Amino acid sequence: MFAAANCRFASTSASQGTCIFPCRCTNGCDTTTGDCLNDGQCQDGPPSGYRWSGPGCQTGNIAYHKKASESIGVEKWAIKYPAGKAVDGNTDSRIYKNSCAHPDNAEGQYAWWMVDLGETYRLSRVIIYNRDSQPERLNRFILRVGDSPDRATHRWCASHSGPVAAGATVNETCTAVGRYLSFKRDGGSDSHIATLCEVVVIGHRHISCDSCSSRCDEIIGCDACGPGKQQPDCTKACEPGTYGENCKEDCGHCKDILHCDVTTGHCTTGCETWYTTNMCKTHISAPHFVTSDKAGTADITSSSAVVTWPQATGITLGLESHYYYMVWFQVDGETWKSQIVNVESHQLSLGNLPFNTHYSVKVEPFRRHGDKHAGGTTTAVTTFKTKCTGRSTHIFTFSNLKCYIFGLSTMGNK
Ligand SMILES: [Ca+2]
Repeated sequence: MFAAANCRFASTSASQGTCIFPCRCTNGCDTTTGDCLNDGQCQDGPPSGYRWSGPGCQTGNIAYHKKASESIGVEKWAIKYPAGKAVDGNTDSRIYKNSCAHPDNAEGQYAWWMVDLGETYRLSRVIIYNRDSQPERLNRFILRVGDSPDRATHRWCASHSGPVAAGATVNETCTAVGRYLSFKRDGGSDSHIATLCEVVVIGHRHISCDSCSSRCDEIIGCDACGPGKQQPDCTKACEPGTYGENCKEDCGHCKDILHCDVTTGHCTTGCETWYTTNMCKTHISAPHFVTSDKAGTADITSSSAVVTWPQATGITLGLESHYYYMVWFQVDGETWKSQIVNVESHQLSLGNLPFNTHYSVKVEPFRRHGDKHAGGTTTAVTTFKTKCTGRSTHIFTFSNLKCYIFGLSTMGNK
């Protein structure tokens, strides 16, 4: 089953679940606006000191724990100090504390580092934490922003050419829109090496309002999308298995979930077995009799009897045409025979029965869907005996004589 993005904002910061935006508040979020609830405020960091802000608290360090990569040169420092150490939320500048990235490259080629933000963001600032020794390795660098991992296509965003003190930070304005931020040394000593103990990228999601007819904000997108379109920007069709306004509804039990209409939720190729209606949300549940349910008998004569039974349990109201009863009856030890009765009726008249004969009878409830039929738990077996012909009305025949001889106790009960 596919998950529906059935919330705009997560309700707590503990889990984003299938929501579009994480909750960035200290005490829980409004799932529609992202506003902080319970007197909370926007969360701080990581790293500490970078508090989230703006609509839905969605403006802050967007690089934390995102996927990073870096050049691995002949010295292979990048293996010991991988790229992700620059976005681990720890600003410690001591290299032995194992929280710095350390790209290197072939001599004469500039070291580089890159982070994939995962979505398109509008960036405003980049803060880089230098190492506490050999600070010159951050002296000259360029920041670029792009839409693909191909760094050659990235657009200039900021340059830095002055010294950065050991253990200090460098804070660059970087106004750009894109998904990838790349860093590259641009000369200076040891330009094939860099040490980045943390890279903080300040920004927020950049969402197009072009396909949105409701109120829209670049940061948190359209307030509402028409049926069949997903927030935040109303450009993408609902994920399979979801439909309706903002794709908030889950499809029913369609035979093929890929054929659930994203606008209406109708299953265009039919339903799974035992589900019905256009949306396939109505279950043809399994009927059954409970232990105490028993078929009864009434109006027993020498050639007929009426069998009665209670309504079976589990019949879905309004779907009576999908149910019926099978009445099974048997003459002493012979093959069971059956007769179908619609579900509105709870009795069956059996006629043309031989007199003075033992019968067994039971009732089985059935459900049907197309050509599929399935029986449920039957009633207990009930037995009865047809009567002998009454002495005052009968014509004396050999058969009746037999009844008279062998059926005295029955006659006595007339
Ligand atoms: Ca770090």
